[in-house]
Amino acid sequence: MTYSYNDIHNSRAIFLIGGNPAEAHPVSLLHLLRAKEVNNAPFIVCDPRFTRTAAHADEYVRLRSGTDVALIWGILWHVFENGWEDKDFIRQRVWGMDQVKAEVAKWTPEEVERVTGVPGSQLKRVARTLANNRPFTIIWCMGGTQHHIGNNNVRAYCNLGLALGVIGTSGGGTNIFRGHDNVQGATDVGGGNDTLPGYYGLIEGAWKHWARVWGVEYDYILGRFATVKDKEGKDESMSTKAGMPVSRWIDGVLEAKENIDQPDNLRAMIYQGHAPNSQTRMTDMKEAMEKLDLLVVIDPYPTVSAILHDRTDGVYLLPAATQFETVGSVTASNRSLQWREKVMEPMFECKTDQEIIYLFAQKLGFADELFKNIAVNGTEPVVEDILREINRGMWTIGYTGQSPERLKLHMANQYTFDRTTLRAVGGPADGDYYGLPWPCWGTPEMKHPGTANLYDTSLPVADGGLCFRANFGVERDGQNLLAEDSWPVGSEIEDGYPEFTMAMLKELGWDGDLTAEERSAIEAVAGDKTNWKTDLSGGIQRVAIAHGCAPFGNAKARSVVWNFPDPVPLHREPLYSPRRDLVADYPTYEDRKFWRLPVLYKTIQDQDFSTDFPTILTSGRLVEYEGGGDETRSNPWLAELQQDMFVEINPYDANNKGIRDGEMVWIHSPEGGKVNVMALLTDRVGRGVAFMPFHFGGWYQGEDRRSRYPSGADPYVLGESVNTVTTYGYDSVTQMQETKTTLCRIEKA
Ligand SMILES: Nc1nc2c(c(=O)[nH]1)N[C@H]1C(S)=C(S)[C@@H](COP(=O)(O)OP(=O)(O)OC[C@H]3O[C@@H](n4cnc5c(=O)[nH]c(N)nc54)[C@H](O)[C@@H]3O)O[C@H]1N2
Ligand SMILES: Nc1nc2c(c(=O)[nH]1)N[C@H]1C(S)=C(S)[C@@H](COP(=O)(O)OP(=O)(O)OC[C@H]3O[C@@H](n4cnc5c(=O)[nH]c(N)nc54)[C@H](O)[C@@H]3O)O[C@H]1N2
Ligand SMILES: [Mo]
Repeated sequence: MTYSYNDIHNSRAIFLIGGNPAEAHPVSLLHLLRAKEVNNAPFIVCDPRFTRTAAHADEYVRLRSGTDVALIWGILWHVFENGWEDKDFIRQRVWGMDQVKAEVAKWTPEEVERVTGVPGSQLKRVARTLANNRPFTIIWCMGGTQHHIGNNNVRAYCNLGLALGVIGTSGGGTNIFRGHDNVQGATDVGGGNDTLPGYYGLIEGAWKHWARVWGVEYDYILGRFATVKDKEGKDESMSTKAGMPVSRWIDGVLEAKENIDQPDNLRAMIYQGHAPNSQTRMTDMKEAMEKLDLLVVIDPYPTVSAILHDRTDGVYLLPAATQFETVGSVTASNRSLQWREKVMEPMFECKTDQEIIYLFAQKLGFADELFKNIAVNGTEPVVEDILREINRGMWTIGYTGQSPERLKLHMANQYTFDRTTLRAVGGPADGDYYGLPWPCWGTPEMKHPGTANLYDTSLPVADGGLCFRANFGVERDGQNLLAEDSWPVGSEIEDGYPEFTMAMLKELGWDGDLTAEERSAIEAVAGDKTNWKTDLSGGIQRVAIAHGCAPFGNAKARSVVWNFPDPVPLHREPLYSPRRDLVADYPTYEDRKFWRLPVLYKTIQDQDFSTDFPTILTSGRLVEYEGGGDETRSNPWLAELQQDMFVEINPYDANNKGIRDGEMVWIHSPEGGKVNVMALLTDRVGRGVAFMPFHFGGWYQGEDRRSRYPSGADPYVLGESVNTVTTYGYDSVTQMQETKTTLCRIEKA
């Protein structure tokens, strides 16, 4: 997310795609409504369903689920056709837009209508509205990301902003509304399967950086990983290989061993704060759960893991405390941090997550190494020390200036912050942005105010300004990747430049500004080769910023990501597409191997399910419930509001099948699962489309399994999980599961 929710107050138009904040982000929606009312900002909503958010829209665009790239290219077609693109911005700050333009040229209004179902005249109006109301904000959510081409979708959205020059300016940018209060933070600290904390990657240099921060030997870390033979028969450490993402763990169990790039199948699964019914392919998951040696659930609730499998042994439920029973920092979608206080002591025998981890580390024999820099009271790690360690290592994203002390100061002085700029006006945090949104460069002592809006060159870097990052070299195809005629105000280098290293400081003659301590810390890492992200003193960052420069360089944004499967985002039909005529023109990928596992694309799409399963099935959220839902369905006041799992069906389709509102129906999946749910007849979904919420559980293929919950732990409301009928499909870059577009058959029960 490049901006803050509050900066939406400055938007002249709002382009929202694949999000339903009226249900999923009702508080954030207020910022959008403010722009709509105060700025008269046109509000455009693109969604296959006429949602509660769409009800607020000035322009509602109903696209076929799974066709976002075609829709965006259809809008850009009118932009390029009329010369509405921001030519200066593109020349100075964007690389590869000519390649995007060549792809967009294929998306004539007729072709866009054939693929998305949206008339050309409507998209021309949308394009004109956006061109005339700059800066506009682009907001997306799971409707865009949870597809086998999710990465194409989001890069198409970004290209819309880059072409119209609204990235890097207050009121513009991309705003990705995230899921939970700490989704951003969980990603930042290395929860992903392909990176260490701070997005350092998994290469040897990344491990060595963190070994320095953690104060342990690199060889000790290496020793904790298996060594395998690579294709040429050479030894290779598993430490540099991406793991399996959670979306694929079931295949880690079920796939034939010889097809997996690791020494053995997965044999144990630990769910820590994750509901199993949130994952697609639940019929396969049941089988995988039953095949494991060990299943551990660390959660305040037993979750659907209590009822799904038929195991009688090897399952452990470790009661976790909730957020109200612990303290610590959380990082919001706009990259700002908050310090959260404990509301009450952990109830019953539950423990905080950090204490559970400490106890595991002790049993497994690495507590001393893991908690070397972290004080432990009894068995409870000191949370402030955990954040301080993060601060000492996460230079890449500027997660370094947000000390516990600074965050607590912000919390105590919330009233001093302006609610639009997020800046403190006077008071002890004067000039800081609320929560020190990263990058908050350098050490806490440097007192960088944080960066509320990314890539905004109208502010000095020391004041929260930035340019685009130089992360991909300086040249591509003989073209300059660095920025041209563009830099953050106050920069002493009035041109593009690569990322800062010690050698570069010397070349510029700025190394004299380093203190003796900074200089020796830099020497100790890699001499002249030490760069802004491995310098543990923060000196390189401090000096670069003192000269008005961004430590990460000043480059162009990439419109074309040459190392992704589709460098220019392409439309590809969903694996389970109802449109066989389009599969031929816009096929999916070849099957491939990725992140230790085979991934199927073509094998699935080649089968025609569209006759037996003619209805598009999509899924998403209700305001009343959260995630897998065991927690919120156990809350009597919320449970009262949504008592039945249901499916939204268009009245036309329902009448053709003789299905009445409130009747039970069966939804069948092409992969064999089925669910028994209540029909809700509504025009929210178009003809041929069904929608189900994903918060229910406790029933399985028609069977009420309430008796399987530990006594007294069963939620008030149970129901079928939509994921019993969702299907195979994983994003080609992230392996995000396909939850938004599949096929089903609806039958009267
Ligand atoms: N009350 C409540 N709030 C929540 C959550 C919750 O469980 N309950 N969960 C949180 C989490 S984890 C997240 S990630 C967010 C998610 O927030 P959202 O993404 O806003 O919520 P969803 O309902 O999953 O999906 C949004 C919309 O995507 C549409 N959609 C389906 N297919 C497509 C498509 O192909 N293209 C486009 N453009 N749109 C499509 C759906 O019709 C739906 O209206 O919500 C968070 N907020
Ligand atoms: N079909 C379909 N499936 C989807 C989606 C969809 O739109 N459609 N959306 C997907 C998305 S975006 C997401 S993020 C996932 C969400 O799925 P999950 O990550 O499963 O999200 P939740 O159910 O909100 O939370 C998981 C568990 O955390 C527990 N918990 C709460 N507080 C704590 C704590 O402090 N410590 C511990 N250890 N546990 C705690 C809760 O009791 C709950 O069981 O679902 C995904 N699944
Ligand atoms: Mo999410």
